[in-house]
Amino acid sequence: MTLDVGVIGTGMIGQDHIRRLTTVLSGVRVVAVSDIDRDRAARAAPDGAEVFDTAGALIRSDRVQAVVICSWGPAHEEQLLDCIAAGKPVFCEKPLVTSEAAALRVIAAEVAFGRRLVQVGFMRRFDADYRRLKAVIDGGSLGAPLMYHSVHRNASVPEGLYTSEMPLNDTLVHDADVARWLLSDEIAGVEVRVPRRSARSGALRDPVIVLLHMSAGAIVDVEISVNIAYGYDIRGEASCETGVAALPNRPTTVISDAHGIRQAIPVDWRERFIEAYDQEFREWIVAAAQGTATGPSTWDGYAATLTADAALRAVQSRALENLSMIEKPGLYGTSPAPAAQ
Ligand code: NAD
Ligand code: ISE
Repeated sequence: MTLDVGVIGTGMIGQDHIRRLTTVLSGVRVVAVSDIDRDRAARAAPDGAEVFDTAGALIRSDRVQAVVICSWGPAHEEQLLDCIAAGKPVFCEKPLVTSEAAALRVIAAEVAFGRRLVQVGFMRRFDADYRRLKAVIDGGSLGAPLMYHSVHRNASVPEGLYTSEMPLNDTLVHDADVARWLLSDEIAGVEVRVPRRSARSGALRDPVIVLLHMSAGAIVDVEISVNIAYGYDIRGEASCETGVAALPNRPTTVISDAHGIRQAIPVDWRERFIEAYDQEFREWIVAAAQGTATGPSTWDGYAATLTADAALRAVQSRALENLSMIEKPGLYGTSPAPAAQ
């Protein structure tokens, strides 16, 4: 069986996902596209795909069995609610939404529908290196995780697309999600430290250091630098009771010459996480074909949104900002018990 998919938002990642859904993965076909920039949608449309004037019309079309949302964050809520109303499985790029209230409305709609339909684009959970790191932590051979050090560096970000708070309300969500997932715990509070601003960063608040206080007492420090020029550099190290476990440097060819010994650094997220994006869609396609969703959920998107909100408050207050989550609906499973403090 082939899953017929409609893609909303045909910018950078929309085009990359259309490429993988069209030329890399099997069991799926892009039959519809839509973008507020209709010409861009038309240029991105694979052969035979219909270009829709609005996201709503694409979602409601009988041709479309499942939806991929790659529009900007503030547009996600309405598009997600339309997908849930139509009963269609939906892959939504991060961030799920851009406010706590919006996240609660999506949770309420999905819970009322009674079955999971939403998978959020937290692709690190599908990366082989992250999966091995989680297996080591979960295996318990190093004892309880006490700290996790996360480094999230982008060479640059597109000019004009983001507000000054982009490192906290757009980029941080990945580190927040991976911290919750690796440590099987929720984030209880957030602090932010703002060092000297990079001269390359213009109006952006960049870099920033974020401390995530986990419920069981572990602390996660996150360096976010979104204009660091030299490449896309993602690192992670879990410091546990009797040892540490770290993500490896990406295995690439080692070049030795008159300039020294060096390895190439990925240019951006498309290169670093190419296999992870492929795998997140493989798993999405299997679930969507059965009319449901697995993987990172609306609940995970809600937790990341709360973390971003708390980080923005913490910049102003310069204090620890606590998170207050609603009780987890049964639809999203029970929270695994974190290791005791
Ligand atoms: P982009 O600006 O290149 O593309 C976004 C596209 O969405 C644009 O073509 C825009 O016209 C369109 N759009 C905006 N509002 C719309 C609406 N209401 N209806 C239809 N189309 C609309 O941005 P991008 O870098 O492709 O990012 C898109 C989303 O993907 C963002 O939420 C971003 O955070 C996320 N993203 C995730 C990753 C990841 O690693 N998972 C990487 C990059 C981007
Ligand atoms: C982008 O939207 C992503 O999601 C990338 O994974 C992240 O590294 C980058 O900072 C974001 O702008």
